[in-house]
Amino acid sequence: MKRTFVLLFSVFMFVFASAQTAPKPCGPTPSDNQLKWQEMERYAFVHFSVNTYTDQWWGNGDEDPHIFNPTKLDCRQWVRVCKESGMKGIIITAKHHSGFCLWPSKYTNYSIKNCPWKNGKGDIVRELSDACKEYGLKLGIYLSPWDRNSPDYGKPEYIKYFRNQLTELLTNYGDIFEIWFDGANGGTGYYGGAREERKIDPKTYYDWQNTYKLIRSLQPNIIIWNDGGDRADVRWVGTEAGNVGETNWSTMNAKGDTPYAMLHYGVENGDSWVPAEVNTSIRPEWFYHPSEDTKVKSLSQLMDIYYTSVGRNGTLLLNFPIDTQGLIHPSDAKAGKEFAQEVSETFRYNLAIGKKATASNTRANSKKFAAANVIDNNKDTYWATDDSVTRASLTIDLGMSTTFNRFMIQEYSRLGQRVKSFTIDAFTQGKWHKIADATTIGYKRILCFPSVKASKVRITITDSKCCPVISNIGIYDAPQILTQPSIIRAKDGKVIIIPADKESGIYYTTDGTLPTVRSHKYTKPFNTSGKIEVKAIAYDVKSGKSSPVCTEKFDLPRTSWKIISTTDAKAINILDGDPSSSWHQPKGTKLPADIVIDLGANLNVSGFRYLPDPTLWGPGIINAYRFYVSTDNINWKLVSQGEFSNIKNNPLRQTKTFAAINARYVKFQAVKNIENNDNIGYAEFDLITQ
Ligand code: FUL
Repeated sequence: MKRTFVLLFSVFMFVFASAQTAPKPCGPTPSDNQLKWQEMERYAFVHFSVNTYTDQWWGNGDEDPHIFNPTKLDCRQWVRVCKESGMKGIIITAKHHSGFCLWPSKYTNYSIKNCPWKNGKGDIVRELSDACKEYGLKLGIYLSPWDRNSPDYGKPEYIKYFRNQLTELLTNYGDIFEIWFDGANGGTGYYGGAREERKIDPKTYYDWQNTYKLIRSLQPNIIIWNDGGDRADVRWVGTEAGNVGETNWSTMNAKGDTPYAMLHYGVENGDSWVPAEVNTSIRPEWFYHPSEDTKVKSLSQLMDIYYTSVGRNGTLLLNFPIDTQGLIHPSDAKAGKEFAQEVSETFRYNLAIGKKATASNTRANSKKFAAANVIDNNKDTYWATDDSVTRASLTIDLGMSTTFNRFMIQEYSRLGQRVKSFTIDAFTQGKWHKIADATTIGYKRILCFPSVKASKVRITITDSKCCPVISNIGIYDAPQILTQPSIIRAKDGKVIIIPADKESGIYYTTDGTLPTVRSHKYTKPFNTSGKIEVKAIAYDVKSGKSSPVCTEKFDLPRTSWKIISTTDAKAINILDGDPSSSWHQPKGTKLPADIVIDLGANLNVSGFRYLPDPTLWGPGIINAYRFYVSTDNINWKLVSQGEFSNIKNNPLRQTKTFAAINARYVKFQAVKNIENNDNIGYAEFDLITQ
């Protein structure tokens, strides 16, 4: 009798104990620092340096510090704007590639010590750190490893200088949540007057392991971002366009090369936890350029970025350029605020809360791992299945027919990233209908789909590396946003307006006024001549709402231009106004490679614009050029030469200007491309005339 009791008791204890046993971690897991960082979800970048005053993408290191004169600098304004934009922290370009320091570093004179602002007595990093503390935001530091000013760059001595600066920044300004080491490393620069090209091997030159040790000893809670050298705590996603792969593993391999696919999608069976950070700018470029005042991202663009970053298991690092006065421009502030309002409006009301959740399998049938945990508003509880189960479903009964268009789901990341694929079904008119198919989940995954009305929602995990562990589910009904149309102008001057969705009407103006439903209605391409500014909106009759305004400025039409350096008829693609069509020089072309254009008449030329073939990491992007003009196609005058900075990571249109000069012929010469080979491509080429 006694024996039977003991046996029964032991069996009971065994079952009870295993019911309480949490699933084991599956593969690599995040550190506390990485988890805290991921939970920030959105934080800001601010780009500010001497090149803000020269209107360049990168500084060369020889810019005179006296040009740096922000007459209205107000770090509290930056922090207020970022906070109102939903950002939880700010990373400042304490030193960008120019080498110019926004704090009074003891180790160089190339800093705000030698600029007119506050008579050289100011410290922008200090002011930002104080403002962050005041408003409760975290502070991060961008310190460019590449320094185009330092005479020592490329030599062993520079590493000491670099670490000295790091030490200043990580000791004097309080807690730093993230340190950012840009991957752009080595190339031409001023280098204390040497004005030469200095190449380094980013993997070995900085001795990253010892640099990391120093950083962690000074700031134990920091997250290290590094694109150039040894793998750090978080990874770049291979693009600055604002998205990470739909499949996005937070794991990758600690050693080896990092091809685009690895950065963009992670590695399913990677040996380390290296989650994704999506960095992009609220304008096309990182620094402030007045010409981009009308190019601030619209609400629908920002929401797309949110869904393809935070909604795909990444964090969002959104850049706000600082203008020449030392402020975030009002248009950027407005866009950021609307973005934050839209995110909170969309996710304010989780339709699943308080509803009934049931699962096809619950770990050891225990309440501790029950389906209800996914809608209890507690990130530390979760639904888990038995270890042997890698396919299971969870149903939420909404109790009545409910309209929704967003589905949010989170894995309990402390136990690793597990789910490989899942589907969502909705119960409408007595039947289940599939509404979405997806791959990975991770910390957070958000799916967007057209509105459905259903009484139940079912998620089926169709494949998982280990038993699924889901901590949260949300079902939402997001407001509709109208996307602005895009505008292009063909070679003959015809303007074409392309709607983002076919159902809305398009209205436009060409006289600089804001378009309304009383402006011209766009029905087909229309002829234009001369320089022109076109503004257009999309308008939805049902809701009476209009999209933000799209504005495009065009120079003279290219009707009479002829490309005379090639007989290939396809070369015309570079003058057709369509950014999606391109032309590449024939294989085997020797560099420098030319495009020569006969303008058909003498023009007063003061600049040109080059758009590379914008396929991501696509081949043939020119990064060093020379630009010549001629009146007779025999005698050429060099009027501009230099680099297209950062054009690999951000393959957008770049503009170069020079003193106006009379020309009938122009020659755009490719000196080098980003891959150092002979593939030279162009999507669009245009001139600026006076
Ligand atoms: C890039 C840099 O070259 C850009 O100027 C910018 O700082 C961006 C965040 O990283 O690689």
